[in-house]
Amino acid sequence: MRPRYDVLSIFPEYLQPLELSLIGKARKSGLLSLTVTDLRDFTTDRHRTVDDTPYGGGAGMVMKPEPWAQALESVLEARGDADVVDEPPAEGEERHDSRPLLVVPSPAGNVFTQRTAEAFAQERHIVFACGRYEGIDERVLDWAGERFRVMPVSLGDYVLNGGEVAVMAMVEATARLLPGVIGNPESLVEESHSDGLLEYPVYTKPAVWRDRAVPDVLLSGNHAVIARARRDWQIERTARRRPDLIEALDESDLNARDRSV
Ligand code: 6GU
Repeated sequence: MRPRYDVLSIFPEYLQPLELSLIGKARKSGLLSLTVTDLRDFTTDRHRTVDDTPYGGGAGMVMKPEPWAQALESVLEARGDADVVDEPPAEGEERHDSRPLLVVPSPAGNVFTQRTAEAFAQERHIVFACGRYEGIDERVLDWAGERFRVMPVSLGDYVLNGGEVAVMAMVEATARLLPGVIGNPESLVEESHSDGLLEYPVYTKPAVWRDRAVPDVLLSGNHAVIARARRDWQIERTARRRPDLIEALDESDLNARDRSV
């Protein structure tokens, strides 16, 4: 399965960093496809208008519904299954929901986490709809629900000017989990949030730098002792910086010796 990502934005240039580095290479080598489309291509007036004043008053502008509907329909047509009718599910089988995922970046969405990235990495087709201004006319999300699985997603509790930077973060966090994107997949196993804890501190040569020595245990050559020390550092660091993550740990994430740290 080669996953497909579509990004709809009035600032397609904002997404250019996704042509660089590991994600850029993965696109060139065909591990994933990523298409960025200018929402203004789906306007019909001379000024290519995408926004209008809010009903009920208030500050700022709201994104008009029709350009969004046209853009989303065009994505479905490009997908080649705009009028595919699914076979009914076999006896006793769940119907597989083949609708693409429509991710709507918004500070009012559910928070994006490593678990979200892992779920996104299982998707065949994700469409990211980048809003600007005060947001997209709510009826678009309701209408889109017939064709997409709609998911409002936030990066965290602060406000960005639009969805573009959030999409960059979500695509990067997702694409690096796809097979073949990261050279050494073992580096995915021990990183922050893979097991609900923050990563342990790391060191490289020289063994003493500006009067600061690397912890002795790392020079011991005893891999079991090193693994135990790193696990302890992970727990200490997480307890200090992110006590909320310790609270959220499942008992089964811990081993017997963790409980005494
Ligand atoms: Cl996903 N979008 C916007 N506009 N602001 C945000 C955000 C998303 N996540 C946090 N702040």
